Amino acid sequence: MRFVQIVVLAGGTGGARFLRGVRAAAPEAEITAVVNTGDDVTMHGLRICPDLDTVMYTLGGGIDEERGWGRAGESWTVKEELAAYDADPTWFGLGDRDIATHLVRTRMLDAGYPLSSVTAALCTRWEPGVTVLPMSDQRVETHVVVPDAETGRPRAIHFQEWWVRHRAELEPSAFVQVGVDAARPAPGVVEAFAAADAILLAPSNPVVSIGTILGVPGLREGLLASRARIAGVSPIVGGAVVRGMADRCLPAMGIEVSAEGVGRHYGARSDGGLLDAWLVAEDDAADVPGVDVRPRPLLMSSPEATEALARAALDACAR
Ligand code: FO1
Repeated sequence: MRFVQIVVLAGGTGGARFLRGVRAAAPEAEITAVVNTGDDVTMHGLRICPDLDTVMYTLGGGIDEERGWGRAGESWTVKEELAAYDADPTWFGLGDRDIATHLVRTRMLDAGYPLSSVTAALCTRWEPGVTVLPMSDQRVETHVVVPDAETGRPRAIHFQEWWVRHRAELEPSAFVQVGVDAARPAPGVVEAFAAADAILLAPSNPVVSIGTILGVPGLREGLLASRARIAGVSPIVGGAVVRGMADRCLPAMGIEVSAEGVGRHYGARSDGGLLDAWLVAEDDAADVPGVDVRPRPLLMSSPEATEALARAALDACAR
Protein backbone atom coordinates (compact mmCIF):
# COMPACT_ATOMS: atom_id res chain seq x y z
CA MET A 1 0.00 0.00 0.00
CA ARG A 2 1.36 3.46 -0.87
CA PHE A 3 0.85 5.95 1.93
CA VAL A 4 0.14 9.58 1.15
CA GLN A 5 -0.06 11.16 4.61
CA ILE A 6 1.94 9.66 7.48
CA VAL A 7 1.98 11.02 11.04
CA VAL A 8 4.67 9.99 13.55
CA LEU A 9 4.59 10.73 17.28
CA ALA A 10 8.21 11.10 18.36
CA GLY A 11 10.52 12.16 21.18
CA GLY A 12 14.30 12.57 21.02
CA THR A 13 17.09 10.49 19.61
CA GLY A 14 15.25 7.21 18.94
CA GLY A 15 12.25 9.03 17.52
CA ALA A 16 14.43 11.16 15.25
CA ARG A 17 16.31 8.15 13.89
CA PHE A 18 13.05 6.32 13.30
CA LEU A 19 11.75 9.36 11.37
CA ARG A 20 14.81 9.16 9.10
CA GLY A 21 13.76 5.59 8.35
CA VAL A 22 10.16 6.60 7.62
CA ARG A 23 11.39 9.30 5.24
CA ALA A 24 13.53 6.71 3.44
CA ALA A 25 10.74 4.11 3.35
CA ALA A 26 8.11 6.53 1.98
CA PRO A 27 9.96 9.27 0.08
CA GLU A 28 6.83 10.29 -1.82
CA ALA A 29 4.61 10.64 1.27
CA GLU A 30 3.77 13.77 3.25
CA ILE A 31 5.25 13.01 6.70
CA THR A 32 4.30 14.99 9.80
CA ALA A 33 6.25 14.56 13.04
CA VAL A 34 4.33 15.46 16.21
CA VAL A 35 7.16 16.04 18.68
CA ASN A 36 7.34 16.07 22.48
CA THR A 37 8.05 19.46 24.07
CA GLY A 38 7.90 18.37 27.70
CA ASP A 39 11.71 18.26 27.84
CA ASP A 40 11.88 21.98 26.97
CA VAL A 41 13.75 24.19 29.40
CA THR A 42 14.89 27.79 29.82
CA MET A 43 18.57 28.12 30.71
CA HIS A 44 20.78 31.21 30.73
CA GLY A 45 17.77 33.07 29.37
CA LEU A 46 17.47 30.80 26.31
CA ARG A 47 14.51 28.57 25.44
CA ILE A 48 15.82 25.11 24.61
CA CYS A 49 13.64 22.46 22.88
CA PRO A 50 15.71 19.26 22.92
CA ASP A 51 13.36 16.91 21.07
CA LEU A 52 12.38 19.44 18.39
CA ASP A 53 16.07 20.22 17.84
CA THR A 54 17.08 16.54 17.78
CA VAL A 55 14.44 15.82 15.10
CA MET A 56 15.41 18.94 13.12
CA TYR A 57 19.16 18.30 13.31
CA THR A 58 18.87 14.54 12.68
CA LEU A 59 16.67 14.92 9.60
CA GLY A 60 18.53 18.06 8.48
CA GLY A 61 21.98 16.47 8.67
CA GLY A 62 23.32 18.58 11.53
CA ILE A 63 23.12 16.11 14.41
CA ASP A 64 26.11 14.76 16.31
CA GLU A 65 25.46 11.06 15.64
CA GLU A 66 27.51 9.79 18.55
CA ARG A 67 25.85 11.98 21.22
CA GLY A 68 22.43 11.72 19.62
CA TRP A 69 21.73 15.37 20.47
CA GLY A 70 23.28 18.74 19.63
CA ARG A 71 25.35 19.68 16.66
CA ALA A 72 28.08 17.86 14.79
CA GLY A 73 31.43 19.66 14.87
CA GLU A 74 30.39 21.42 18.05
CA SER A 75 32.62 23.58 20.29
CA TRP A 76 31.98 24.49 23.92
CA THR A 77 33.64 27.90 24.36
CA VAL A 78 30.56 29.64 25.75
CA LYS A 79 29.94 26.72 28.11
CA GLU A 80 33.53 27.06 29.41
CA GLU A 81 33.12 30.81 29.83
CA LEU A 82 29.85 30.34 31.73
CA ALA A 83 31.59 27.82 34.01
CA ALA A 84 34.39 30.36 34.59
CA TYR A 85 31.73 32.69 35.93
CA ASP A 86 30.33 29.78 37.95
CA ALA A 87 27.07 30.63 36.21
CA ASP A 88 24.52 27.95 37.08
CA PRO A 89 23.59 25.58 35.64
CA THR A 90 27.04 24.42 34.66
CA TRP A 91 25.89 20.78 34.28
CA PHE A 92 23.91 21.38 31.06
CA GLY A 93 25.95 21.27 27.85
CA LEU A 94 25.24 24.24 25.63
CA GLY A 95 27.28 24.00 22.44
CA ASP A 96 28.32 27.15 20.57
CA ARG A 97 26.56 26.16 17.34
CA ASP A 98 23.49 24.97 19.24
CA ILE A 99 23.27 28.32 21.03
CA ALA A 100 22.52 30.02 17.72
CA THR A 101 19.36 27.92 17.44
CA HIS A 102 18.31 28.87 20.96
CA LEU A 103 19.04 32.57 20.33
CA VAL A 104 16.88 32.63 17.19
CA ARG A 105 14.09 30.70 18.89
CA THR A 106 14.15 32.83 22.04
CA ARG A 107 14.08 36.07 20.05
CA MET A 108 11.12 34.87 17.95
CA LEU A 109 9.21 33.58 21.01
CA ASP A 110 9.84 36.90 22.78
CA ALA A 111 8.51 38.70 19.68
CA GLY A 112 5.28 36.71 20.11
CA TYR A 113 5.65 34.00 17.48
CA PRO A 114 4.15 30.66 18.60
CA LEU A 115 6.53 27.71 18.93
CA SER A 116 5.06 26.06 15.82
CA SER A 117 5.96 29.12 13.71
CA VAL A 118 9.42 29.32 15.28
CA THR A 119 9.99 25.65 14.50
CA ALA A 120 8.86 26.12 10.90
CA ALA A 121 11.23 29.09 10.56
CA LEU A 122 14.20 27.11 11.92
CA CYS A 123 13.31 24.22 9.59
CA THR A 124 13.59 26.46 6.51
CA ARG A 125 17.33 26.30 7.13
CA TRP A 126 17.52 22.59 7.94
CA GLU A 127 14.97 21.28 5.38
CA PRO A 128 14.23 18.08 7.36
CA GLY A 129 11.96 16.77 4.60
CA VAL A 130 9.09 16.25 7.04
CA THR A 131 6.76 18.72 8.73
CA VAL A 132 7.98 19.17 12.32
CA LEU A 133 5.18 20.15 14.71
CA PRO A 134 5.50 20.69 18.45
CA MET A 135 2.79 18.79 20.29
CA SER A 136 1.55 22.17 21.60
CA ASP A 137 2.34 25.89 21.30
CA GLN A 138 1.72 26.27 25.02
CA ARG A 139 4.52 25.50 27.45
CA VAL A 140 4.37 22.04 28.99
CA GLU A 141 7.37 21.04 31.13
CA THR A 142 7.98 17.60 32.56
CA HIS A 143 9.05 17.67 36.19
CA VAL A 144 10.17 14.58 38.07
CA VAL A 145 9.25 13.94 41.72
CA VAL A 146 12.29 12.57 43.57
CA PRO A 147 13.32 12.24 47.24
CA ASP A 148 15.05 15.40 48.49
CA ALA A 149 18.75 14.73 49.18
CA GLU A 150 18.62 16.20 52.72
CA THR A 151 15.09 15.63 53.95
CA GLY A 152 14.12 12.63 51.82
CA ARG A 153 10.76 14.33 51.26
CA PRO A 154 9.35 14.34 47.69
CA ARG A 155 10.59 17.27 45.59
CA ALA A 156 9.93 18.10 41.93
CA ILE A 157 12.88 18.90 39.71
CA HIS A 158 12.92 19.71 35.99
CA PHE A 159 13.29 16.66 33.75
CA GLN A 160 16.60 18.00 32.40
CA GLU A 161 18.05 18.23 35.91
CA TRP A 162 16.94 14.68 36.64
CA TRP A 163 18.21 13.31 33.33
CA VAL A 164 21.39 15.34 32.75
CA ARG A 165 22.59 16.40 36.23
CA HIS A 166 21.53 13.25 38.07
CA ARG A 167 21.68 10.77 35.14
CA ALA A 168 18.19 9.59 36.16
CA GLU A 169 19.73 8.01 39.29
CA LEU A 170 17.27 9.68 41.71
CA GLU A 171 14.30 7.37 42.21
CA PRO A 172 11.31 8.96 40.42
CA SER A 173 7.95 8.60 42.17
CA ALA A 174 5.95 10.60 39.62
CA PHE A 175 6.21 12.62 36.42
CA VAL A 176 4.26 15.86 36.29
CA GLN A 177 3.61 17.80 33.09
CA VAL A 178 3.49 21.36 34.38
CA GLY A 179 1.09 23.51 32.32
CA VAL A 180 -0.50 20.64 30.42
CA ASP A 181 -4.06 21.51 31.52
CA ALA A 182 -3.85 24.86 29.71
CA ALA A 183 -2.28 23.31 26.62
CA ARG A 184 -3.91 22.45 23.30
CA PRO A 185 -2.59 20.58 20.27
CA ALA A 186 -0.49 22.87 18.07
CA PRO A 187 -2.02 24.08 14.80
CA GLY A 188 -1.92 21.29 12.24
CA VAL A 189 -1.68 18.39 14.70
CA VAL A 190 -5.35 17.34 14.78
CA GLU A 191 -5.66 18.13 11.07
CA ALA A 192 -2.70 15.82 10.36
CA PHE A 193 -4.38 12.97 12.25
CA ALA A 194 -7.61 13.53 10.28
CA ALA A 195 -5.77 13.42 6.93
CA ALA A 196 -3.47 10.52 7.83
CA ASP A 197 -3.54 7.12 6.22
CA ALA A 198 -0.90 5.80 8.65
CA ILE A 199 -0.04 6.82 12.22
CA LEU A 200 3.13 5.56 13.92
CA LEU A 201 4.30 5.72 17.54
CA ALA A 202 8.10 5.93 17.34
CA PRO A 203 10.23 3.83 19.74
CA SER A 204 10.47 6.82 22.08
CA ASN A 205 10.06 6.93 25.84
CA PRO A 206 6.47 5.80 26.51
CA VAL A 207 6.23 7.96 29.67
CA VAL A 208 8.04 11.28 29.14
CA SER A 209 7.85 11.42 25.33
CA ILE A 210 4.86 9.55 23.86
CA GLY A 211 2.99 9.84 27.17
CA THR A 212 3.55 13.60 27.36
CA ILE A 213 2.36 14.11 23.77
CA LEU A 214 -0.80 12.09 24.44
CA GLY A 215 -1.43 14.06 27.62
CA VAL A 216 -2.12 17.30 25.71
CA PRO A 217 -5.90 17.82 26.02
CA GLY A 218 -7.62 17.01 22.73
CA LEU A 219 -4.62 15.33 21.14
CA ARG A 220 -5.47 11.72 22.01
CA GLU A 221 -9.06 12.29 20.82
CA GLY A 222 -7.75 13.66 17.51
CA LEU A 223 -5.48 10.65 17.14
CA LEU A 224 -8.21 8.10 17.83
CA ALA A 225 -10.70 9.85 15.52
CA SER A 226 -8.39 9.13 12.58
CA ARG A 227 -9.36 6.54 9.99
CA ALA A 228 -5.69 5.58 9.82
CA ARG A 229 -4.44 2.45 11.57
CA ILE A 230 -2.04 3.13 14.46
CA ALA A 231 1.15 1.06 14.74
CA GLY A 232 3.67 1.39 17.56
CA VAL A 233 7.30 0.25 17.82
CA SER A 234 8.49 -1.09 21.16
CA PRO A 235 11.33 0.93 22.73
CA ILE A 236 12.11 -2.07 24.95
CA VAL A 237 14.07 -4.99 23.48
CA GLY A 238 14.73 -8.08 25.54
CA GLY A 239 13.47 -6.36 28.69
CA ALA A 240 15.90 -3.46 28.36
CA VAL A 241 15.97 -0.03 26.75
CA VAL A 242 17.97 0.32 23.57
CA ARG A 243 18.88 3.89 24.55
CA GLY A 244 17.72 6.53 27.01
CA MET A 245 16.03 6.05 30.32
CA ALA A 246 12.61 4.51 29.69
CA ASP A 247 13.55 1.70 32.10
CA ARG A 248 13.90 4.36 34.81
CA CYS A 249 10.47 5.83 34.02
CA LEU A 250 8.25 2.80 33.44
CA PRO A 251 8.37 1.31 36.98
CA ALA A 252 7.27 4.67 38.45
CA MET A 253 4.10 4.26 36.39
CA GLY A 254 3.68 0.61 37.33
CA ILE A 255 4.49 -0.49 33.79
CA GLU A 256 6.57 -3.65 33.30
CA VAL A 257 9.84 -2.98 31.44
CA SER A 258 9.03 -5.23 28.50
CA ALA A 259 7.58 -5.03 25.01
CA GLU A 260 4.46 -6.69 26.41
CA GLY A 261 4.26 -4.26 29.34
CA VAL A 262 4.48 -1.17 27.12
CA GLY A 263 2.11 -2.67 24.54
CA ARG A 264 -0.48 -3.34 27.21
CA HIS A 265 0.07 0.14 28.64
CA TYR A 266 -0.72 1.69 25.23
CA GLY A 267 -3.63 -0.72 24.95
CA ALA A 268 -5.73 -2.03 22.09
CA ARG A 269 -7.58 0.59 20.04
CA SER A 270 -10.59 -1.74 19.93
CA ASP A 271 -10.60 -1.48 23.70
CA GLY A 272 -10.22 2.28 24.12
CA GLY A 273 -6.41 2.16 23.83
CA LEU A 274 -4.08 3.31 21.07
CA LEU A 275 -2.78 0.36 19.13
CA ASP A 276 -3.95 -1.50 16.07
CA ALA A 277 -0.49 -3.04 15.73
CA TRP A 278 2.60 -3.39 17.91
CA LEU A 279 6.11 -4.22 16.61
CA VAL A 280 8.29 -6.16 19.03
CA ALA A 281 11.75 -7.69 18.77
CA GLU A 282 11.83 -11.19 17.32
CA ASP A 283 12.89 -12.79 20.63
CA ASP A 284 10.27 -10.90 22.65
CA ALA A 285 7.04 -12.71 23.30
CA ALA A 286 4.32 -10.15 23.83
CA ASP A 287 0.73 -11.03 24.50
CA VAL A 288 -1.22 -7.81 23.92
CA PRO A 289 -4.91 -8.72 23.67
CA GLY A 290 -6.71 -7.12 20.72
CA VAL A 291 -3.49 -5.92 19.08
CA ASP A 292 -1.79 -7.26 15.95
CA VAL A 293 1.64 -8.05 17.48
CA ARG A 294 4.39 -8.39 14.85
CA PRO A 295 7.88 -9.67 15.73
CA ARG A 296 10.42 -7.70 13.64
CA PRO A 297 14.10 -6.66 13.87
CA LEU A 298 13.90 -3.46 15.93
CA LEU A 299 17.54 -2.37 16.19
CA MET A 300 18.18 0.75 14.07
CA SER A 301 21.80 -0.30 13.59
CA SER A 302 22.12 1.06 10.05
CA PRO A 303 20.13 3.24 7.63
CA GLU A 304 18.98 0.07 5.88
CA ALA A 305 17.83 -1.54 9.14
CA THR A 306 16.03 1.67 10.13
CA GLU A 307 14.29 1.89 6.76
CA ALA A 308 13.26 -1.76 7.02
CA LEU A 309 11.83 -1.13 10.50
CA ALA A 310 9.88 1.90 9.26
CA ARG A 311 8.58 -0.12 6.32
CA ALA A 312 7.46 -2.90 8.68
CA ALA A 313 5.63 -0.35 10.81
CA LEU A 314 3.92 1.11 7.72
CA ASP A 315 3.02 -2.38 6.51
CA ALA A 316 1.25 -2.87 9.83
CA CYS A 317 -0.93 0.16 8.97
CA ALA A 318 -1.96 -1.21 5.58
CA ARG A 319 -5.54 -2.30 5.31
N1 FO1 B 1 21.99 15.49 27.31
C1 FO1 B 1 22.99 15.19 28.18
O1 FO1 B 1 23.12 14.04 28.58
N2 FO1 B 1 23.87 16.16 28.61
C2 FO1 B 1 23.77 17.44 28.22
O2 FO1 B 1 24.56 18.29 28.65
C3 FO1 B 1 22.74 17.78 27.28
C4 FO1 B 1 22.62 19.08 26.78
C5 FO1 B 1 21.64 19.34 25.78
C6 FO1 B 1 21.55 20.59 25.18
C7 FO1 B 1 20.61 20.83 24.17
C8 FO1 B 1 19.76 19.80 23.78
O3 FO1 B 1 18.86 20.01 22.78
C9 FO1 B 1 19.83 18.53 24.36
C10 FO1 B 1 20.78 18.30 25.37
N3 FO1 B 1 20.88 17.03 25.97
C11 FO1 B 1 21.88 16.76 26.86
C12 FO1 B 1 19.98 15.94 25.60
C13 FO1 B 1 18.62 16.09 26.29
O4 FO1 B 1 18.72 16.09 27.66
C14 FO1 B 1 17.77 14.91 25.77
O5 FO1 B 1 17.94 14.88 24.40
C15 FO1 B 1 16.28 15.02 25.88
O6 FO1 B 1 15.82 15.99 26.67
C16 FO1 B 1 15.80 13.62 26.27
O7 FO1 B 1 15.45 12.98 25.10
